[in-house]
Amino acid sequence: MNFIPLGFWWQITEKMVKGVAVLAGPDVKGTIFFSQEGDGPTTVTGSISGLKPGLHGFHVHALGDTTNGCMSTGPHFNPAGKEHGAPEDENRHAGDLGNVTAGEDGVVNVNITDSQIPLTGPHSIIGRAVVVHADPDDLGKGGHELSKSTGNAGGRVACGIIGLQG
Ligand SMILES: [Cu+2]
Ligand SMILES: [Zn+2]
Repeated sequence: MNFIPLGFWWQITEKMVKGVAVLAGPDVKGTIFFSQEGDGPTTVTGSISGLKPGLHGFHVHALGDTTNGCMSTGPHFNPAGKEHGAPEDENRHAGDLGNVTAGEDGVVNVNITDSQIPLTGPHSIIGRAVVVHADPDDLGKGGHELSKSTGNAGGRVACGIIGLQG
């Protein structure tokens, strides 16, 4: 017979950390949820509406500052000082979550798992921002002068500050 001792179960549940970001732009709205268990990868879920159909760059930017709208959220979160890339690349910003894909109805259902966006510790993304862009992220491979810094993903159509969730 298997059972989990109560003390051990408590330890597991204690280590789950959750975050949430409400995305608000003139046309684009959404809610993005984050959860991380212990030192495991972070799961990113949620939905976004009001986008043009197709690919849109989706990143964690360094600052949770929206005093000047999404422009004041700074560059991509990049604590390791790397170049812009795809989520699966070794050389990528921590905040590089690639693209989300909007359907013909302009809706995205987000479901991403990533190991470089923890919710605790020195590189925590709590207090930073999620940004959705007007255009596709070229994942650093587009040959544009902005490819290695922003993926040339165009304007910031919505953003939200990542806060702790109970
Ligand atoms: Cu971005
Ligand atoms: Zn980047």
